[in-house]
Amino acid sequence: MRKNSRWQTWVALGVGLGLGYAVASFNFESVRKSWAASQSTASLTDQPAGAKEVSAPAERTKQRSVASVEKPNIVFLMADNLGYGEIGCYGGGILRGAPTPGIDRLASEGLRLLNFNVESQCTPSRSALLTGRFSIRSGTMRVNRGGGPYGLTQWEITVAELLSPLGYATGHFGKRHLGNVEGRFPTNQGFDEWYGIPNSTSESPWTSAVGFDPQVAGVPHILEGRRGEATRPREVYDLKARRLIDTEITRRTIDFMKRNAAAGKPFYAYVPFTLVHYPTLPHPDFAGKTGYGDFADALAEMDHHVGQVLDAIRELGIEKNTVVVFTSDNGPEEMLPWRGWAGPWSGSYFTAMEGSLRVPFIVRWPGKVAAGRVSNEIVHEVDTFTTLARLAGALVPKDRIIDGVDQLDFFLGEQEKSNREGFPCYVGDVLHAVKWRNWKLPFVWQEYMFDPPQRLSTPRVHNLIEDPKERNSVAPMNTWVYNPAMKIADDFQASLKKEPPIPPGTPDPYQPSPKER
Ligand SMILES: [Ca+2]
Repeated sequence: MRKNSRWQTWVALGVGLGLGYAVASFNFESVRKSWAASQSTASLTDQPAGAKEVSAPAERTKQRSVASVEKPNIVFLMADNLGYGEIGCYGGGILRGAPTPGIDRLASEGLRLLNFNVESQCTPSRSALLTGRFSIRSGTMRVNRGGGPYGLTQWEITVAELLSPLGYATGHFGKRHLGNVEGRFPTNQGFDEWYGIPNSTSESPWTSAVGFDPQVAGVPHILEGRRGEATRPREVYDLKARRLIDTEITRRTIDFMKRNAAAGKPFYAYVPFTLVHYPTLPHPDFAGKTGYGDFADALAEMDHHVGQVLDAIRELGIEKNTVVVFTSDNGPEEMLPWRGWAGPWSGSYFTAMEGSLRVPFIVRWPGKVAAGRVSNEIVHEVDTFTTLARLAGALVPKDRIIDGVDQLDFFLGEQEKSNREGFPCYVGDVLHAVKWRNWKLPFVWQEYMFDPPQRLSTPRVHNLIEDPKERNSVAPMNTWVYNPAMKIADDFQASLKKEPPIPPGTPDPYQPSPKER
């Protein structure tokens, strides 16, 4: 990238001369990304692995220009470790000890997907969601377990960085888990403001753990930041704060919506709740409410918060111009005594089982997305990047491989089928399986997080319609399925050779070598 040396100079000036120059270098970074996204001449027009043939370019351009006029608000609600089976409209609710009328109402007013897929852990899932790229490309393919810096490099382009230059207000309220140092926070990557935790809720028991030594591990804090300012610590993230944080996330989300609705500014609220990740401890107002313990109480609390956000959208009179998404980052909580439920699917997070990959996904856009529609078409979370870009009128970066495909026409009901037939399923940096139509081909067999992964001599073949629990391989009579599934694996691995992945722990500034582009 020819502006690289100039950018590095700006960063050096910023570091050397203090905050004013740091702000200048940050602004320059935004400009540089816009430039990179729009000006690159690299030829990367290949179909993403697993995508269907796209429609003609002229037609797509016309549709984008129509969508771009509206600039709808986007409220992206995402639970943490909420399994496929937990909420009422997916077969849970009272079966799990708590009705979920708020989320069920959202589903009745929008599109509910039965085959929405994510990456298998917190960090990779959030990386894929915000960049439209499978996390193996970005060095974010596993949860950090101590050690050096981790997370998204500033070179990556997030949804917030696509929408912000279009005039969107951008807010991040909740869990980050894509880096815990300045330069890796939401406000370093396109968000105007943020509040939440940098890492995982698994840190909330630290300060009450016997023998905890803050000298070696640091005291976890809730953080807060604004664009152009350093992120600063707020209260300690302990077990008490863990019970309270989603109430504050909700309050701040509603405040953000109110401020921007009053200003007539379109907004993108990314709301990664901390519930129902372990320790699954509800707010004191919900403790004991259901009579079925912490998990059911926390489920009731989460549903209440979703209902509060929906009520606020209605009261602000912006329902028709606000796209609301509700989903989860990965499969159900596995840790006892807060174990979640994947509904009809088997396996836990940190695997390529259906229970890990399939999560709830609801999208509501009154008058645009048909109310009450249900589909078993395959969509992957990387597609939300590309789809949100199009509905806001943003152009997807062309200087890097984007794995997401545009699903807007499918969401709008202009086509019955999604634009994706399959995708590769990585766990960490290992390709565990490929999904294609209603088939799954595991190369590595692992049902639960703490099971040892077993590399298979021959891929299994599962028919997910006939055998949703993936109990038996039907490979011998279905070897034809190897052809399309292996094409997805081969195409994806070829794309990793074409654009070598960013190694985990890569510091900023990262620039791909010119030979790689
Ligand atoms: Ca998670």
